Amino acid sequence: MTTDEAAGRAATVVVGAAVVRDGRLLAQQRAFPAEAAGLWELPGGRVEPGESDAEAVRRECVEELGVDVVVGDRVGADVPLPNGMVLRVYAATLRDAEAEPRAVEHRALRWLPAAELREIDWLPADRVLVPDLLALL
Ligand code: 9L3
Ligand code: MG
Repeated sequence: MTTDEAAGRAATVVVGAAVVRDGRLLAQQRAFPAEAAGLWELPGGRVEPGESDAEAVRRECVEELGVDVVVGDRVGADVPLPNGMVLRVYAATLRDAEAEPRAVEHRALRWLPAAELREIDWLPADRVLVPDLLALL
């Protein structure tokens, strides 16, 4: 048990966005840290103090992709991350369907059709959610 669990504190939540457009899921390739560079993940990051999960999803999509999203339902269950954090994913759509996300701080972006979801090298936590992500497409 971690210190936080022992003290009854909630785990730090890292939100992820499952952005779907035209039957494809948006994935981004990490550029850092070294052990994660080259691996693929859903966009997202830590929920900041005072922020709701949905607000964090929107902020992270602006910061990482340069687009505004509409946040929908939860996808799958919380996935434990190293360091006592959990990954919590929400479905999302682009607020402006014509807007094109760009890799602001990542190496690359891809819109994945269902057939490619199982093929790419996901971060371990994101890979756990592949069956739930496939159900969105
Ligand atoms: N993480 C895992 N899968 C994801 C995201 C968005 C984040 N889809 C992990 C990687 C880091 C931590 O959560 O260990 C914090 O994420 P970030 O702030 O580096 O994006
Ligand atoms: Mg991030």
